[in-house]
Amino acid sequence: MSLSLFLDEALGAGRASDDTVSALRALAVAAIEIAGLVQRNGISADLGEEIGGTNSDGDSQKALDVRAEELITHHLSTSGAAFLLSEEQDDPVPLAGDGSVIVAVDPLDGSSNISVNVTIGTIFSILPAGPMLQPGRNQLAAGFFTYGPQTTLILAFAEGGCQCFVLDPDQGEFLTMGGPVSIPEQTSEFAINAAYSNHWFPPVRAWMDGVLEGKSGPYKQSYRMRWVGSLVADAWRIFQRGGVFLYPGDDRPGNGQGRLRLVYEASPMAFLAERAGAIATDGSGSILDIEPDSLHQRVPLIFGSAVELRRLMELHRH
Ligand code: AHM
Ligand code: MG
Repeated sequence: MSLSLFLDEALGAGRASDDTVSALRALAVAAIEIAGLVQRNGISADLGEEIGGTNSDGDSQKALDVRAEELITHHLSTSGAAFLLSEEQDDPVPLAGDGSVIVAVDPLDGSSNISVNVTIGTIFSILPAGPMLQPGRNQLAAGFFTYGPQTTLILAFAEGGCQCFVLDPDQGEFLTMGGPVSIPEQTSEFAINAAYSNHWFPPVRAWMDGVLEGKSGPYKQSYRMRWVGSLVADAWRIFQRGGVFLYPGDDRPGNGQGRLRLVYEASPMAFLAERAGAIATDGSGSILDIEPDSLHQRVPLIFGSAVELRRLMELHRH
């Protein structure tokens, strides 16, 4: 089934409003264009270059980061969405002004991977119009696109499961990939940047000690590690075959709350994870219950297979 038909059905069934569906259609058009730009990186003039600027988090921006955001803004501006919140902007960007939704995006997640031909993506969160700072629990829909060997989409509404799509390049349309996906309770795969292990706090360190002991350890099994360094790529794998993702806080200066942003990254991932039967936490509670106090705040993000998440949460309680 095409994304277009899927959205018509969601609208007809009352699972999504007109403005939510219209924002999703705009995001899908933008994503197809971004995928085209990503494929032309290094061919078309200077797409992958550092442009010398930094975003509000101090990350260096690449031309593609900026072009991706421009495309998203352009297509959303006629969708009826009221505001765009972007990882690349200090402040909310007013759009049509009177729509009933706010769209938050990380326009190009994993952008340090642009120049090395590794999967990157666009993360989005749709919130009801109102305060700019709202807990993730309020999301009407959320998902992300990946630009890799295939261009894909995972999407969920507040009701129902997570649906995956793949872009058919011949038709220029996203098509459903089977039925709703769920993240299995058990896994033997985890994703963390282990280079920071001497900086981790005790709960993550204790869990990892147990994991690395393998079959003779407390969890009585062997594990595999994967770390792409693009949240979207690691998350896509976890939504396809299970696993655990961790970007915890650590004791490096400025990293007490990890590196990922609550509004643009953690909150949409947590929304998808819970719709897929998994858990997403900052260590103490659900990511979706955190009331943000700033648009760019960071949060430790741990999500995925419930058995490992329960172990991690138990360790955080002591
Ligand atoms: P970005 O939004 O600037 O691309 O940064 C977020 C990325 C995530 O995609 C990824 O999980 C993480 O940063 C990797 O960080 P590190 O290089 O510390 O492993
Ligand atoms: Mg990001």
